[in-house]
Amino acid sequence: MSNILTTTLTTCPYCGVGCGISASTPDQIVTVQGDSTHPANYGRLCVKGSALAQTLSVEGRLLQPQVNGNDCDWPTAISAVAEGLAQTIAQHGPGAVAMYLSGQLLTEDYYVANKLMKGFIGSPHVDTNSRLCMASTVAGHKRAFGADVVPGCYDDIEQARLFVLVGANMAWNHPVLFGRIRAVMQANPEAKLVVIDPRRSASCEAAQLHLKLRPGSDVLLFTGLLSFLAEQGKLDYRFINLHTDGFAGALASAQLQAATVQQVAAGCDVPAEDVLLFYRWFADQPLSLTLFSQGVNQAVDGTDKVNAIINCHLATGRIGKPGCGPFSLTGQPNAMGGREVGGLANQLAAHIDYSDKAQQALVGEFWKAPNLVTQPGFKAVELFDAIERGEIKAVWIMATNPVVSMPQADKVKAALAKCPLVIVSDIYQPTDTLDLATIKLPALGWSEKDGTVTNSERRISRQRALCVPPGQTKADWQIICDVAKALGFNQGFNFDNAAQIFAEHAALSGFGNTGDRAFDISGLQHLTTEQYQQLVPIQWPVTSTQPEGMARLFTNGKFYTANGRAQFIAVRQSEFKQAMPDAPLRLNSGRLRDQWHTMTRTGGVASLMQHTPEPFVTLHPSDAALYGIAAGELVKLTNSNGAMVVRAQISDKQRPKELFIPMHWSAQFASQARADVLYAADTDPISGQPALKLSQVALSRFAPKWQAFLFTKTPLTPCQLQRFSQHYLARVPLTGCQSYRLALSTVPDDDKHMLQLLQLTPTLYCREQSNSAEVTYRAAAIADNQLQWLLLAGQALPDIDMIWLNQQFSVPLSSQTRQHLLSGQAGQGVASDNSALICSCFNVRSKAICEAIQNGAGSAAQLGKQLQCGTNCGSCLPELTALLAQQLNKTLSDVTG
Ligand SMILES: Nc1nc2c(c(=O)[nH]1)N[C@H]1C(S)=C(S)[C@@H](COP(=O)(O)OP(=O)(O)OC[C@H]3O[C@@H](n4cnc5c(=O)[nH]c(N)nc54)[C@H](O)[C@@H]3O)O[C@H]1N2
Ligand SMILES: Nc1nc2c(c(=O)[nH]1)N[C@H]1C(S)=C(S)[C@@H](COP(=O)(O)OP(=O)(O)OC[C@H]3O[C@@H](n4cnc5c(=O)[nH]c(N)nc54)[C@H](O)[C@@H]3O)O[C@H]1N2
Ligand code: SF4
Ligand SMILES: [Mo]
Repeated sequence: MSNILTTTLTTCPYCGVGCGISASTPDQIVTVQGDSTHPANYGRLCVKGSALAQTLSVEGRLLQPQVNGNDCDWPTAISAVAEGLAQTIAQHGPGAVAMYLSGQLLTEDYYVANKLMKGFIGSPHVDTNSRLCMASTVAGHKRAFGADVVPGCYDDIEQARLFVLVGANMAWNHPVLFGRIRAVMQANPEAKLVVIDPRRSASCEAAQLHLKLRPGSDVLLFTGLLSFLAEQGKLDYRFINLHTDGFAGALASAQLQAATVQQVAAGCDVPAEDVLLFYRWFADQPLSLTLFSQGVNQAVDGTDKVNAIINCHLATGRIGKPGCGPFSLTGQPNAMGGREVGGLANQLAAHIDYSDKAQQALVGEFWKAPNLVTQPGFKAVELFDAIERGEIKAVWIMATNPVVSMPQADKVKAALAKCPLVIVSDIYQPTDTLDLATIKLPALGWSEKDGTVTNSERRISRQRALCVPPGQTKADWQIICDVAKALGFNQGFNFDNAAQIFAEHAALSGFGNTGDRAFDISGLQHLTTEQYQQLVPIQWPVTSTQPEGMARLFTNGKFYTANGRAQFIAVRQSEFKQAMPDAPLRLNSGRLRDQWHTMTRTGGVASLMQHTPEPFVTLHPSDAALYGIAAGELVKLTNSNGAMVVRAQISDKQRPKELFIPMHWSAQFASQARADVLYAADTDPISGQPALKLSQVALSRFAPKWQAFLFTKTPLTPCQLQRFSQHYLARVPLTGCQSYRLALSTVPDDDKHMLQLLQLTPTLYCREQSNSAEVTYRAAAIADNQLQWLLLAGQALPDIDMIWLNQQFSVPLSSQTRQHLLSGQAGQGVASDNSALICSCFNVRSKAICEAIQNGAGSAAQLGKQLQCGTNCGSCLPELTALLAQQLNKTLSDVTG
């Protein structure tokens, strides 16, 4: 890959914090640093952002278009897409084609995709993975404010003194913002952090109070807060009377179920004194910020949860003022941009939906659209159901991996397998979704693509190209425009660059906008290409009267509803689902510190994979005892939707009868660990967002008959992997080789069974039988004095020195190494530290940290001084705090960061 030699300011492609990055490309190697001028991060990056340069290898990239499994050139691929779509439309009408988009597309990509479908092809069936992510917040915002608007900004963090995290593990998922919260807490001893989450997440390590509530009981908790505030005389009646409607109904509804702290405590299953403490802190601290994410959105009552939170802020007038407000943390880098262009199936474009015919006509006029749609389309779950029914016959999936991330993932996989035309634009291959594509389109990735993204605080930032694109890769917007033109839509898609698309998008936001549409960036519609190149991060709205953008909205108490008043919503806690006898455990799911979603980008980075190398389930010690499960054993989770095999972690971070699994693993990394095969497609009736935090499962021991570590220079082939589909396999990329943990569910005929399954022929082999008749065998292949692969198998996983073994793949083998190779250890008492990796930036492991603590390091700062851990991105600070507490036998709140 060649590149352009400069320092370039760009934006991180991962989470919705939207950190600025300063990238330089000396000697054709990209290095990244936090952009000290960017208002989201002021120079800081988390572990994922810091490791970005390591994701830029060409290895694993999709570099060439493919049609029906054959490589082809772009003209062939574009006409195959256009002909496929045109034929489907001719035979079955435009409603038979759909797009499934992503919050990881740039605004410019999103804009042309949405325009092509909703204005030109004439199909309303455009939805996005934001349906799985932000849809409940969008619906909640619209109900309360009349528009999908995040009222506040990141600067509110520095001004706030009470932080309430609801269903958000910011320490891992919005780490740089969490760092800003930690800094406020350190500088202001009176500042407080409350975490509301059914499990003790990493964010709790910094909290004064953790409400470990019953999953799904948030509405009760926040209606209880509203009742409490009313009872204690803590309401802002002036604000309520001047600027809102519906207060009496909302309060009456709250008091019906949650009149007393005791009622709330019983329903939420948390101690009454903790509920009271939270309520008192909230009542007494006007500078309170409530930050929420997927524990709120991904629920059958996600929209009600959002409004229950907003109600409390409206009732106290804590909105549109510095240091307070409800704050939706967006997930993906451009979750916001997708909402701005109207990428959801119930939106048309530019914050215009299907309820106002006059506004819709404006879009038709602006686009000169031949086939403007007039009705909402299928939301994500409905969309894949329609594919399954055969109603949608052609789907174009861009920048998302629904075979892994959609509920009922096995059903989604089957639906795509039988869909006549599946077009997938991605940057990597293989992926679980790309494997089912009829047409594969190679897109530009971060560092190559160019455009804008909008972060959680409505701030539009530029992603800029740093590298020359590899292979045949093309910008997503370019691919879409080429297809549009091949379909005969010559007008409307003649863009030469992203700047022109952005200008059109900005112009549409202001077209006929008399101040009734919140999203207005018409102040940017006349940017020249040069000005677009230089665009500095700016918060919308940006208009001719507000050319510098706006940090906070609703400062004048005026909202976007018809009468300008915010709406209270009368919400009630829905009934808690009873556990099912054949699936008695509740299943929660979420994210890990060092992985991004379906791992296509982060899973290949050895240092990121070390933090949590294998898929797992966390269960409470009482359940472990009940089911007879020891830590590290393999277990099977099942329900009527699917099955998963993962390793057990035992921890009182969980509530009894509740499990937690990571959402990340795909078939590319493990045989049976796609979380979403276990989720039913239960959705919030208002937002259509699936309840990806609550499923029910049965648990049983997997009881493997034979287990092994396999290290290979070349990855296993799809055919080899297929042979493990009913067994356990987890791949962990290391720097010198691929490692696999394997386990057989059936008793093998003989001990060479594993080798036969893998079709491997060893050059070294040894078999041992212990006194207790336990068998182990070890096999390896060496060619030209280079280790090719090594298999260490036994009835239990053998003890090995992973770090040493990995190194042996990168050096010629000495005779001494050969002697020790099959033992899996360096020998002569030399052993590397293979304990858990805590600090990915400086490769510091838990053993070294514990030793330093035992030798007197009493704080994270001292650990940082001695070992460097926690001194770069700070993502591991919660874990350092936890280790300090554990080693020093203190409670977390006694340990300073
Ligand atoms: N490291 C990393 N960071 C990421 C991502 C990633 O993949 N990896 N993805 C990004 C994206 S797209 C998103 S959407 C965000 C998501 O960010 P978060 O929402 O913070 O992520 P999750 O871990 O999915 O879920 C948050 C918490 O919700 C809790 N929860 C479950 N059920 C309930 C409930 O009923 N009530 C409450 N109050 N809490 C509940 C879970 O226990 C979990 O700790 O992260 C973004 N940042
Ligand atoms: N059980 C459970 N399921 C969940 C969640 C959960 O908490 N629990 N969270 C949900 C949420 S909030 C989200 S956001 C989704 C995320 O789920 P997905 O969107 O499915 O996950 P990603 O791995 O981010 O998929 C992005 C894909 O786009 C590709 N890609 C990256 N950059 C580009 C680009 O520039 N162009 C193109 N064309 N492709 C690109 C990547 O290689 C990858 O294949 O998962 C949802 N599913
Ligand atoms: S917090 Fe981390 S992942 Fe999120 S934008 Fe910043 S550097 Fe990227
Ligand atoms: Mo998300």
